[in-house]
Amino acid sequence: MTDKIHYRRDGDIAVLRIANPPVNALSQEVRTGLAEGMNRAEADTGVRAVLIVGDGRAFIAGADIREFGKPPQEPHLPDLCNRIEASPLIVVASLHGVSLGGGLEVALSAHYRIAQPTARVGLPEVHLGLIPGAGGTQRLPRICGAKDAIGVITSGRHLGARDALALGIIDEITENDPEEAGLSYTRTLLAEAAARRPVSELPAPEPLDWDAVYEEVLKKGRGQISPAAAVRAVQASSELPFVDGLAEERRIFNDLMQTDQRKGMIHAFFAERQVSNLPELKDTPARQVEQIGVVGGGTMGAGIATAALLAGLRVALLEMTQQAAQAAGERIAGNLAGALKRGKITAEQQSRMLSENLICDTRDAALSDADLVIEAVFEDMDVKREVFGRLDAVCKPGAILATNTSYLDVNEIAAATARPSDVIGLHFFSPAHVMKLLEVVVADKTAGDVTATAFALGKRLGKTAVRSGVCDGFIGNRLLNACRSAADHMVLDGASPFQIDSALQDFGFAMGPFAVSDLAGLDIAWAMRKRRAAGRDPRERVGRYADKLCEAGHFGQKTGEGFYLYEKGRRGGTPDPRVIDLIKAERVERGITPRSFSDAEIQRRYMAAMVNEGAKVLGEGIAGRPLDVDMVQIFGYGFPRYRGGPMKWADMTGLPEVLADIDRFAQEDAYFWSAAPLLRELVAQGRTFDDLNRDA
Ligand code: 3H9
Repeated sequence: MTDKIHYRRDGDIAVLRIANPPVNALSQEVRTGLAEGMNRAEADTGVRAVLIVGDGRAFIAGADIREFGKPPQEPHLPDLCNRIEASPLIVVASLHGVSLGGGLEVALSAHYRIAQPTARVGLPEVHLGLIPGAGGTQRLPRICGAKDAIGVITSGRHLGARDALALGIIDEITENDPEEAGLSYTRTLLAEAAARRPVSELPAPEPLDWDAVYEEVLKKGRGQISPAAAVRAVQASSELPFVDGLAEERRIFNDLMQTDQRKGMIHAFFAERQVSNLPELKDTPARQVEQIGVVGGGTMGAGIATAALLAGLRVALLEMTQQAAQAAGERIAGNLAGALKRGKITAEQQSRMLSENLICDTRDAALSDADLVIEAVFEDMDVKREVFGRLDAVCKPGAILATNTSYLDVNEIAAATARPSDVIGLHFFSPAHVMKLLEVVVADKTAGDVTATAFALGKRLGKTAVRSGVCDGFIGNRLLNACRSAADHMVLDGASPFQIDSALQDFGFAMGPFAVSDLAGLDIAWAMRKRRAAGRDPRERVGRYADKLCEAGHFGQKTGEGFYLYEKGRRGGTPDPRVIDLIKAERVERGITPRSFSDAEIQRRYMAAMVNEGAKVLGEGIAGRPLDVDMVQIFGYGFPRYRGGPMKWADMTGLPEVLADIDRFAQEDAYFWSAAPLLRELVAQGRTFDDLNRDA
């Protein structure tokens, strides 16, 4: 027996306790230990039943993801599950914490399952670009039917104990300690002379219109293939004998294991956990934060206040007039009503948040007790500096002063105070109570414990916090501006904004860049273009068609007209043909003969611009690790998770190929397409961005 599985006898029951912290992943040692434990129990005279339980905070969180991509080692999990199910003894699994993926598959190979009320189960393999590969697609439909099994497997969602009971996945919910409850349940089974109950022997599930279900799931996956592949595996459970269905599941699982989507999603899984884990902050304690101040109650300020309230913090919001303060309060109340509707909070929590935890005021003194204040006022340096001067005067010593600026120089803002070491950037994304990304912008003088506090706050707010240095646009908007320019150049040269949006949606982006501009408001980028015009290099190509739209008052969704036309009550917009006329006129004016672009070329150019800027941001030290850039794009900019982020995408595409693209494009526009020195360096050394992640 390996030391990951503890064996003990309790009368005629053998207990196998899995002890592989932190989450009992099914590593090779655990699989070996479980197989040996089953052998030992069967050889142990007098044993009539086996109880499998998990030590620590979970039953089993699934296969050990770190083993994926390496040569598989025996015993294989599907064989282990079959071996458990085939045991002549009664096998019971007692679940607590999570039982996910292979963890639930082990449980499904037991003959009976019970769970604590707080237990959660699920088959989340699709989120790793895979399908369940140890019988989950064959056993679950035999328990709950094909339709529900497809719902569980293609969404990868976690089910609470009640839902699991309703679907027949577990037999009983028990309050007691998992081992105690399991022993008592098993004793009852033995006393009642209950029979073994192998799920594989249950009748095959009902047939569905498989092609229709497959197409529907494929469409919903927006380019992600594993959920649709799972439908085919469940189809096999309905149409083939159990062993053949299992073989079909294995074939699909192994095929998916070789895909870039699997590699991208597993990269994202680990990067998501690593991104907020900064080695330099390991021993730096965070400051205590219980009360947050927010300056400005517009969409952003109200969103930040909502996020803080939802995390159980007290909030003081400052506005200029009584009327604005009241409007901010109403915005926050509206956000919380949405959270109530989605079941995120109870009515009681909602009313407590509004009546006890929130004040909206017009006096600076309202911020005097705040541990951390976030400024979310108009994006103008003079305005920000004035606000920070006032904050410096009113906030208590040790309070952290944060700016939500998305472009401006945080060093300059910090210099407006006598405590620059307490100043930091906290760049939220709108709507701030929904979007997961938080860029933590560390300025030259920001103290280590201020950065540590920002990361601790990010965690408390449920955000994915990413460290960025100071530059125009930080990590996210720097990359966005670079690819927006690439898109703009393609428009000038012959592509339409609508073709570009559609090609990039096909690539997997949640929205194309022109639809995003309409959503954000075209006036924002217009103001930025005007701000930058004075210092612009004459070699920079900038389209004027978007300025023309703004001059006509077309600011996107908020005015009903932008690149697209929006009708009230209808989701999304339809292309505005007048945009094409504007672009045509500009091409004539500039003497450009338009050419056609394939969707593949659009994707290639857009991605080359993004990767190149990502490499520049890394080379300049604005981002510390390639995975930081990947996480910013996935959590803040709708980048398809199944591609792992732009830097991972570049690794998988091949850095020499990406560099060759850039050098080729540079023949037309050497100014824009200047390759990042870091990218050249990596190509010359035959290294990848992932190598840099490993070095960090
Ligand atoms: C599968 O089962 C395939 C089978 O169908 C077929 C096989 C043939 N492996 O997230 P946390 C680590 S696919 C290895 O911070 P939480 C994680 O990296 C698998 N490591 O905590 C972290 O390490 P570190 C299907 C794992 O409480 C630490 O545990 N299962 C695994 O917020 C703590 O994790 C899944 O997809 C793993 N399976 O959330 C479940 N899981 O401390 C994936 C976790 O060094 N896991 N770690 O950073 C999760 O969803 C969450 O981690 C979980 C805990 C809910 C379990």
